[in-house]
Amino acid sequence: MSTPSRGFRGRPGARADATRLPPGQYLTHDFPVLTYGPTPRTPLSEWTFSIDGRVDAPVSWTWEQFRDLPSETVMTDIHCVTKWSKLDTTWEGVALDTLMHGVEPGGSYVSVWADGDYTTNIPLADLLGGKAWVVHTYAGEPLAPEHGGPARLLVPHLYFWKSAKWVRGLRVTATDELGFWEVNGYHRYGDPWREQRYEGD
Ligand SMILES: Nc1nc2c(c(=O)[nH]1)N[C@H]1C(S)=C(S)[C@@H](COP(=O)(O)O)O[C@H]1N2
Ligand SMILES: [Mo]
Repeated sequence: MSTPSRGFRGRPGARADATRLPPGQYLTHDFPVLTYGPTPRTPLSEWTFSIDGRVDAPVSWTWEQFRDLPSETVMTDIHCVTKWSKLDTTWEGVALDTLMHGVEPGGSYVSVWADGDYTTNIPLADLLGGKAWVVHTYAGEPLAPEHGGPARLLVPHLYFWKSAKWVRGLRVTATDELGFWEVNGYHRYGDPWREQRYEGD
């Protein structure tokens, strides 16, 4: 059937939504907050973002230095393992390609760490090639603390628990070292299109 359904009038794009929903997901239009534990509040004067571990030379940026890096605007769909998906979210931030530029990695995995003792593991290749950003802006406004402000990781092609809020750094590792949710039974990779929710999926 190629005739547009009248029922979808007034909701532009609605017919395309189904193909953009990974298996088992439903659409939401609000923006749920999912945090394990309290919202950390690190003053910007103490904030740094660092890349260390298995690298030729560790690098670190203050908030001012980070905000001076070239930013990109990204519109993308996000998919939470608790089954909500949100389409066309708009973010602004620094590509991991920009942050990793000139860093010589000596390992193929990354342990992402954030304020509040949150960690998550991601293969380095999944952070490069225009696939991941450290974002500071959501829908044109500074990222709200409950959504990870001042800055969070955005890795939209993986389940949203990989997008660490209050992100502070990347540690390059030789092996895939499981992070907070992954140790607690979530899938080590987390591809929503293959429905990799839990270990063994
Ligand atoms: N630091 C930190 N990052 C986190 C989490 C968390 O508890 N702490 N929760 C994750 C989970 S399970 C999801 S679904 C998203 C939720 O982001 P939101 O609260 O902005 O919707 O953040 C992810 N990043
Ligand atoms: Mo989640």
